[in-house]
Amino acid sequence: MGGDTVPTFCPLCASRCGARATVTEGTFVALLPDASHPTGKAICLKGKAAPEIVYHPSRLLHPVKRTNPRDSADPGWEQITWDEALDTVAERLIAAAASDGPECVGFSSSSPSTSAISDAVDWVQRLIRAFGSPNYCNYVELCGWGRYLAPLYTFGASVPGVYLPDLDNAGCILFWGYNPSVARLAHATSTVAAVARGAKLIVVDPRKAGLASKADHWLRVRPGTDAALALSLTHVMIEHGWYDADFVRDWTNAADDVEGERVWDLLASRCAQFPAEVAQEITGVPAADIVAAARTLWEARPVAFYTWSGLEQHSGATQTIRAIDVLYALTGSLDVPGGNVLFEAVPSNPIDGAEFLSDARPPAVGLEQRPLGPARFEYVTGEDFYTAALDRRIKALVSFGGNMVMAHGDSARGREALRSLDFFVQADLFMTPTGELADIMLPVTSPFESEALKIGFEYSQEAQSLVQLRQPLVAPRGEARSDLQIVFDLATRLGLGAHFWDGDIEAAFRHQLAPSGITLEDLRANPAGVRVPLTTRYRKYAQTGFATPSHKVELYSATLAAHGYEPLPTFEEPLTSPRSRPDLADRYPLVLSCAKSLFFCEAQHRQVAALRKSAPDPQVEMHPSAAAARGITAGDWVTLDTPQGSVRARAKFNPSLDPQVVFAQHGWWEACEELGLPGYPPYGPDSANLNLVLRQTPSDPISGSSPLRASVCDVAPLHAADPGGS
Ligand SMILES: Nc1nc2c(c(=O)[nH]1)N[C@H]1C(S)=C(S)[C@@H](COP(=O)(O)OP(=O)(O)OC[C@H]3O[C@@H](n4cnc5c(=O)[nH]c(N)nc54)[C@H](O)[C@@H]3O)O[C@H]1N2
Ligand SMILES: Nc1nc2c(c(=O)[nH]1)N[C@H]1C(S)=C(S)[C@@H](COP(=O)(O)OP(=O)(O)OC[C@H]3O[C@@H](n4cnc5c(=O)[nH]c(N)nc54)[C@H](O)[C@@H]3O)O[C@H]1N2
Ligand code: SF4
Ligand SMILES: [Mo]
Repeated sequence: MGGDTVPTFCPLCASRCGARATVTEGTFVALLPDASHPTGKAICLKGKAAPEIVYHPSRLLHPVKRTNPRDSADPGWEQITWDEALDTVAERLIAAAASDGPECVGFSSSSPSTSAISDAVDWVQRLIRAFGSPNYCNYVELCGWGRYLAPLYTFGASVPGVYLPDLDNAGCILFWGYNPSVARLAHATSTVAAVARGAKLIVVDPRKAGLASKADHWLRVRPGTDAALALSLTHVMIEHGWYDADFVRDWTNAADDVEGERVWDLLASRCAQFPAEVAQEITGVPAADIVAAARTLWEARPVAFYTWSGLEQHSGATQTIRAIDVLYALTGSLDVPGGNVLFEAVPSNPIDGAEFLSDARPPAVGLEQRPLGPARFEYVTGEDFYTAALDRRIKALVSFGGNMVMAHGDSARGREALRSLDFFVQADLFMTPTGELADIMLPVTSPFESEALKIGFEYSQEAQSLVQLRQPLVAPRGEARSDLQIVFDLATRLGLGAHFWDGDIEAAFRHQLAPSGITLEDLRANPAGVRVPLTTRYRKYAQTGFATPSHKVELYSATLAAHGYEPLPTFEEPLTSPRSRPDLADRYPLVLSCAKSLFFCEAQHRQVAALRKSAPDPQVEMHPSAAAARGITAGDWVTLDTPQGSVRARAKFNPSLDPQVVFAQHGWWEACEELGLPGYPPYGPDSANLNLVLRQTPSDPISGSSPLRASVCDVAPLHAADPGGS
């Protein structure tokens, strides 16, 4: 094929795989893995399809403004200049802040796990904080609470979001509601290598997905009952003495007294409510498997663990995470080689605007209802954002990517909320059901058209030691600009130039890099990156203690108690399950959960032929016996029914499931013209939008996480005339 080979990395999802790009005569033609890069052992089909994403005919190429009202079917888009677009945005935001305070302007972004917003997300946050709004809606309650914020109440640190699993040295790897084979290739390849050298693997998942088939223990938990399983495992560990007694004594609050009882005794009796036989009845995991997995956790330690979406999207998300965090504390594996480790980072200046935070700022939306939830950290849940937009506490929205109405439950409520805003600007590569509701759309470059600075690749000490300045492979398409440029341009127009190096991105990068000793010139001369020799320090808590009120790991959380929550981890039946809702269980006897697709990121990429051809239709996985009982055969179009309504999908048989459990996919709306495959309306009778029939409530009382993964449902053959089917 010929052409230049350019070292780069793919930022399309959380994996951020090291890669080499081929550029022929100014055209980006291929992306290949780069084994010399610490995250470059493999790239996925989405990465391989990157050129098709860049050159897709439906890319937005110019700023446009709406000329018809928000509720009309046709927005009447009209092309405008960047100056008009940015001046309008700045004027509207300044006016809104002047009349109702900066808090009436909400901001949002796509999640950095599903998009290249990771290039700019810290700068977006800096803009929000400098502007003075506490209201940033970024899916934290669906995607990041369990990894980053909930663990603060146990460890005072983000375990496993920042204290990452040291897979290269782990004795036992525990993946709980996490499927890196789909979600994060760099973790999957390291896990396969670890298993090959003899590490034990425990996977907790209602489906036998990804690495579950390689696991020593696959625990098929009923969706949303994970806390009962964690408490039962902990019970077995305590009973057998399979825990690190020194760590528990020295570094947890086990010995503290609470109302005359020792925390350890309280914990032990809480866990004793879940002997393996009881947990089997709740979770569906055989008692013997619980005991065997507990033994492996002890005998094969150090334990490296990761949990993700499988645990985030539940009415009991926080207590579930607490239960697993407490279990993990008992293994004594925190910050030891082969456990979950805070790898040393290249020194750099933080740029996320933390210096703008102060007690004088107005409270984030939702703080009153959930004082320990995302609002405490100036994040807003989707549910609270919609409520605040509908009751007009939030009047404007600035959104850097993200497809809100598709990503949150209650899609139709989301549409109403966005319609009720006075002003809404969205920056994206493509038009989406959310963008359709905006006043102004700003065209964004793909990451392959823009520069980005990445300081550390997280996964291992080697990866954390790498600094890379990703070069644009090709010129921006049309008039597209990077998120970074938009942030800097907007900041200067908002009068915040002093905090943004007067709009000079290079100067900002230099500031960021200064403590590292690396210059932009070094990075430009070395597009594969510059490595800084760093040595991991372990057990850092021995010097500093933990950043909790007690300076110990908090098995019992006085903070939770003070706010009226259960201070010990607890299990509650998911509030939307058939067991919780006997009134609905006759009509909706099945339990609905969901998982990511190998071929697409979230609600994106259905328009890309190279990807859509592998997954042409929305799917619902079900057990063959559940299908047979309903007269459904494999590949049939079906309706997926919940108390909120029905959406369509095609039945896929999965004999690994409990027959009562079905798995669907969210994110289906877009057509693929090249293959002649249909799109689906986000709302209404022919929809395939799972979040149209899932609700944001009843949400987790602590975090506001939506119950998207343990809902009553039923499945029936689709008999109606079938515009989606073939
Ligand atoms: N290919 C691809 N990669 C992606 C994404 C994508 O859409 N596609 N999205 C990115 C984003 S934003 C994220 S957040 C990550 C997510 O990455 P993951 O968290 O790995 O994503 P999921 O597949 O949704 O969920 C993981 C597993 O949880 C299981 N699960 C579902 N319900 C439950 C439950 O109640 N309990 C337990 N224990 N397990 C359950 C599912 O069967 C699934 O195998 O992936 C990122 N990477
Ligand atoms: N039922 C159900 N709902 C879910 C989930 C689930 O598992 N089940 N998962 C939840 C999770 S974990 C998450 S993170 C959210 C994800 O929610 P979103 O972040 O909204 O995810 P996407 O659907 O990937 O939408 C990304 C949007 O950003 C645009 N985009 C991509 N790259 C860039 C970029 O570099 N800059 C800009 N400005 N725009 C860009 C894309 O074109 C697309 O329109 O969805 C949540 N919703
Ligand atoms: S897993 Fe795929 S989409 Fe994600 S960063 Fe790697 S190559 Fe890109
Ligand atoms: Mo996510």
